[in-house]
Amino acid sequence: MTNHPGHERTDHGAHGAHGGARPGGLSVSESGYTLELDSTILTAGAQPVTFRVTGPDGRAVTEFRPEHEKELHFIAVRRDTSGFQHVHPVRDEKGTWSVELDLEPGDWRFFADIHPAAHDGTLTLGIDAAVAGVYDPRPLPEVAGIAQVGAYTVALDGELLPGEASELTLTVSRDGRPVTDLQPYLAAYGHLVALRVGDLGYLHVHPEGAPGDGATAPGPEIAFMAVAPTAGTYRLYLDFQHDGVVRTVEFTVRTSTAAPGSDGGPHAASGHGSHHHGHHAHH
Ligand SMILES: [Cu+2]
Repeated sequence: MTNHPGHERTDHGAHGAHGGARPGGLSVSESGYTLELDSTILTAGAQPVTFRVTGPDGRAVTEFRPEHEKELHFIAVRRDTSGFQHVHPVRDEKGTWSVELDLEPGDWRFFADIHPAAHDGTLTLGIDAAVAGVYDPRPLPEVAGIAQVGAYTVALDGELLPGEASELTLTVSRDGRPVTDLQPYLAAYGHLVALRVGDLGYLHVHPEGAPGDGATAPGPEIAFMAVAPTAGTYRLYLDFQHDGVVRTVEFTVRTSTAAPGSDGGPHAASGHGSHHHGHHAHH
């Protein structure tokens, strides 16, 4: 893969131990660990889905290091990027995981985000599943800096940069008022999953600060460091908890080539009518 003339690689991301901009989740098997579904053909609707992660010895792994309070974070998303679900399966002592999913017909991608105890670091494995029925694919939602779920509005500020770490800030309000009492959910005020449109490559996103660290406020802002592996379009899914309920908002984002701190540039008003883009505020 290094013999493409002129192809620039940025293996050493600017941020943290996992810093590489290389996306995860594109492989069903990596470093000897493999994600195995009991069935890759599923019926539509709510149902339990069972799977395991096998290790280099071929056996189901039963020793994991918890990350954000869970041994395994499971993401399900249809290939058209709809239907996002971030859930936490339960494992039995033999290493079989089960989780309740609600699936519409179509092609799905499932991700398992794990840190096997015998492995040096985290892995994101991905696998396809086919859900029977009439598939009605949805067009990609337009790029926008504002998203809504119920009475909540979330504004996205910051640029997603190819090959470079940058800060994304999500500001939560309800009925027009900033929310300042977000609840910790899995040791953070928010969990952000970012997927590349086209192959659903899974980005490494790190929350900035944690509840109880003496510096991180419970809203209205939630900050993350993210690296886009390449220029392109990405889908962002934020889970946050307030009033005892976890909610998810979704964004479609295009990478920027503008240096942080410079003017937002022409992409900030890319002609999607009245959408507010949130790129105008810089810190
Ligand atoms: Cu999780």
